[in-house]
Amino acid sequence: AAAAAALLEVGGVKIAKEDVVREGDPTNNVPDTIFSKLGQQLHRRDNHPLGILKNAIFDYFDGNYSGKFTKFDDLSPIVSVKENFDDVLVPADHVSRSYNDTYYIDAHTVLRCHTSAHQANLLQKGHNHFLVTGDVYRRDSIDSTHYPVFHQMEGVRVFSPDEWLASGMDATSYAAMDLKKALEGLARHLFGAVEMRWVDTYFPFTNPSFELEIYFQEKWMEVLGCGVTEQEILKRSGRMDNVAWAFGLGLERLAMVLFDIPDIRLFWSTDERFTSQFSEGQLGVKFKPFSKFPPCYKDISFWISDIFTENNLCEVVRGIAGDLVEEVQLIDNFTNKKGMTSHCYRIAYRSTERSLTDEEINHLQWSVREAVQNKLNVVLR
Ligand code: FA5
Ligand code: MG
Repeated sequence: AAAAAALLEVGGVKIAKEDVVREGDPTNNVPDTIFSKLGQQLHRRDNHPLGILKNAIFDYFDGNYSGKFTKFDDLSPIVSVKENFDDVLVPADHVSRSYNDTYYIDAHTVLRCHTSAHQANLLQKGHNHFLVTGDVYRRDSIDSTHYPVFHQMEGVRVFSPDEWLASGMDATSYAAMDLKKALEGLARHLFGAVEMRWVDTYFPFTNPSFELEIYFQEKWMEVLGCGVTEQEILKRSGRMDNVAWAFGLGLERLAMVLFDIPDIRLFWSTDERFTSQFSEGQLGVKFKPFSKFPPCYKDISFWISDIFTENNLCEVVRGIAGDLVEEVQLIDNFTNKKGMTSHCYRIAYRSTERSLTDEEINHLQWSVREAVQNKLNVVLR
């Protein structure tokens, strides 16, 4: 019975914890805290802000493309390095492939870091219009808009020659125009009248590539990346004569704006004061914060070594404090005459649900210090 309970089902695949988390195996860097997020599928809960948003985006595509887009929201987040990187032309030396940025299950298997990991397979299966929604995983820093698990929706549309030939435009311009029109329409569907702008950018899998920014609370916020699919990707799926567009949008970013959700950790909250505020089909109901509990700041200083990275520190802190850590911020950085470099980080502890006691925080900080010393090859000061 114990063994059965340890089996988790993701995307129709049964997995055991020891298939994903193996401490001491240098080809594996998935901690318990990340394993606990697998299979939760917040985007498939109709009463959760991410599910409500997903459904609203589906409504837009159903309404404008008469159901032509096939939807996938239960594909396993465990994918091969080939699917996550090679198939979308990510160069062999790209930083996103490093153990510092990506969760590896073994040398050939990762937790997908974007929903683009499914593009090539679905194209190969013959799909020409599809939306893929899912949880994605990235080793990253800690603050109110970054969490090591978040959700993306990928969209792909393939055109056949008759579609652009009739327009008199070249294939790439036609696809880029259609892409921008589709996404501007989506932004208006979700936000009503909003100020938005296109910014040129780079992705290995699209050319040209763009980001859409939305003006929100007096700032431009990046909500998605997109572009015209590289011909090489289409060619490999047997489509020599087609063009396509693709986009990948961040559901949390959009949901934080639509629902006024101030902290990305709240998406994972099971506190009824959070969950009860959202219901199916209710897009953009503003979240009323239950009183904000006081933060407590603790500093930690140490001499770093060559292999120190901030992502590794954040993982150690999350491993101890979980969602009680709100932010980890570098506040001091200097190198002494002997060439030793010291970092001081300020850790903000704050629960989204209750006040933390001094005793609890002191205990957390003590455990963090111990873990930092033992796991990060640094010397505490
Ligand atoms: C990508 O992941 C590309 N795969 C998107 C894409 C797909 C481009 C298809 C072209 C064609 P990027 O890393 O910028 O790109 O992430 C896309 C979106 O995810 C961002 O615009 C943002 O909205 C969201 N996002 C990225 N990182 C985070 C994070 N740490 N926390 C929350 N949302 C994030
Ligand atoms: Mg980006």
